Amino acid sequence: MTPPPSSELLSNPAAQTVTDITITKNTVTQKKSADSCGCSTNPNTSANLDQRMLDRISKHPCYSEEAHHHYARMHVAVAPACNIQCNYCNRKYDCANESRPGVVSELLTPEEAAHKVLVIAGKIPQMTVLGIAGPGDPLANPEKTFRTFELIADKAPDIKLCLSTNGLMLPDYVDRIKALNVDHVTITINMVDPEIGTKIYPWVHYRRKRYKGLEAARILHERQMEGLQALREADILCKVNSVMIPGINDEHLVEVDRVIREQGAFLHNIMPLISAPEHGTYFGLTGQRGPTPKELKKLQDKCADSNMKMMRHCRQCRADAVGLLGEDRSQEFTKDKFMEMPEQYDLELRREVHAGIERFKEEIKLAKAKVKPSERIKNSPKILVAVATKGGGIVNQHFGHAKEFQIFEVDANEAKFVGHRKIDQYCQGGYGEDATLEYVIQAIADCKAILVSKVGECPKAELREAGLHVVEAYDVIEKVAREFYDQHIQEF
Ligand code: CLF
Ligand code: SF4
Repeated sequence: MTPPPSSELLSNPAAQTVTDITITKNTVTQKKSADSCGCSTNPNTSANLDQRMLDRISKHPCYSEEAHHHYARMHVAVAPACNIQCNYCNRKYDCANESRPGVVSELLTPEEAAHKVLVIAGKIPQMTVLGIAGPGDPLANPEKTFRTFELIADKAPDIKLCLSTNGLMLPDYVDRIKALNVDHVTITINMVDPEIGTKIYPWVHYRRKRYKGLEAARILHERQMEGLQALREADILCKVNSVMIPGINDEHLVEVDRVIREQGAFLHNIMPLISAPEHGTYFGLTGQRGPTPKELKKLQDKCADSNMKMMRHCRQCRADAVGLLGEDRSQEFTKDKFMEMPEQYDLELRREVHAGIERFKEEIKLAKAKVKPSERIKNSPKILVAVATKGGGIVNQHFGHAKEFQIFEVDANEAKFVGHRKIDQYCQGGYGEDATLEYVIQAIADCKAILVSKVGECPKAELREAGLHVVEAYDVIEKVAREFYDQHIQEF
C-alpha cells in the first residue's frame, strides 16, 4: 500500500478544504475538513480509450465518470443573453440546456469571474475545470465568454476550460475556441429532424433576423451539425447534451445518437426534461411531463448498446455551480462573499493535491480488482443498489445526510454506476421526517439494497420493511456492492 495521501494534504494549510482521504489495508476512510463541508459502453475505461484521450479527460468530472468522484468543476455566470428560445426555458432563469429550471445565478463581469476562479482554485484544489454554461448562451455573449477564458488561461494555466452552447453561433467561433485551448465543448442537440425541432424551438435569432417554425429549426440544425464537424476537425472534444422530452423527441434521440456518433461526438448526455408549471416555461405551462428514471435508463441503455459513449452522471448543475457534481457549494461563494476573499491560486500545491488524488484512485482500482472474478461470468442477474456517498468512490455518508443516492447496477462481474436519484435530506436538525422517508423509499423502490456508512434504527427498520437490504459499511463502493451481491445471490 502506498502512504495515505491525506498526510500530504493535511500537512499544508492551504489544502485544508480538500477531502481528507485515508486508506488502510482493508478499510478506506474519508473525512471532510471543517472548511469543506458510465457506461455500458463505458467511455472512461482504459480498455476503450488510448492514453492521450485518457489524459485529456481524466480530470474532467463530466467527461470521465471516474473523475467525477474525485475532481470538481465550477461555472461562472458571465453570459446573460440567448439567441434562441427553447420550450423548456424561462429566460428569468439559467440556461436549461445545462441547468435545472428555476435556478437563478448571480451575473458576473469577466474580471469578477476571474477573481472567483482564483479564490476557489486555492480553496478547492481538486477543482480542475472552469465551465461557462449560462445563464444564457456563452456564444451569444462571445466577448464576455472569451475575455473570461483569457484571464483564466493567463493566471491559472492548469485549469481546463469548458463551454456549453446551443450551437447556433459555434461555427463562427471554433478557431477562437481552439486558440484559447478550450478542449471541451458541449452542444445541446435535441433533434436532427427540423420537423421535430418545431415542437421544441419556437424561434431563433440569427444574423440580426428572427426566424420561426421550420425555418428556425432548420437553421439551428444545420449550424449544430456544422459546429460539430468543425470541432472534430479542430480536434476539440465534443459532448452532446440532449433533453429527453416524452412524446416529442424520446424515440428520435436514438437517431440523434447515431448521427452525432457518426459526426465524431465523444460523449452523449441524455438528460431528463424537468418540467413544472411554477417554472413558467412553455412545456411547464402546457403540462408536458419529463421522463421517469426507468424511461431515461431504458433510452440510455438503448443508445449505449449502439456503442455510443453515454454520460449518466450529469447533475444538471446551475450556471454558478461549484464543487463535486453531486454537491452544490455555490452558496459558500456568492458575490458578496468571494469578493472579500483573497486569491490563493498555488500551482505547486494544486499539483501535489492532484498527485495525491491519483494515488488514491490507484488504491481504489486495486480494491475493485480484488472483487472482480478471474473469468467473466455469463448471464448473472443484474440488480440495482442505492449508495450514499460524499465522493471519492467510497460508501461514506450517513443515510440521514444524503441529498442524492448514486445508483449502481451490480452483477457477478462488476458494480457499474448507472445514475443518481435526488431526494430530500431525511435528517433535519437531528430528527427524521416520516414523510421524507416514504418519499426516499419510493425513489429507490427498484433497488435491492441501500449502502450507507450509518443509519438510525427507526429508518433502518422501515427500509427493511419496504424490502430493502440495509448495508452499513465504510469502504470502496464497488467492493461493498459486489460483496453484498455474492452474499445474497440466491435471492436474485
Ligand atoms: Fe460545466 Fe458542462 Fe463543462 Fe461540465 S457541467 S460546462 S461539461 S464543466 Fe456536467 Fe453539469 Fe451535466 Fe453539464 S454535470 S450539467 S454535463
Ligand atoms: Fe434557454 Fe439555454 Fe435554450 Fe437559450 S439555449 S433558450 S438560455 S435553454
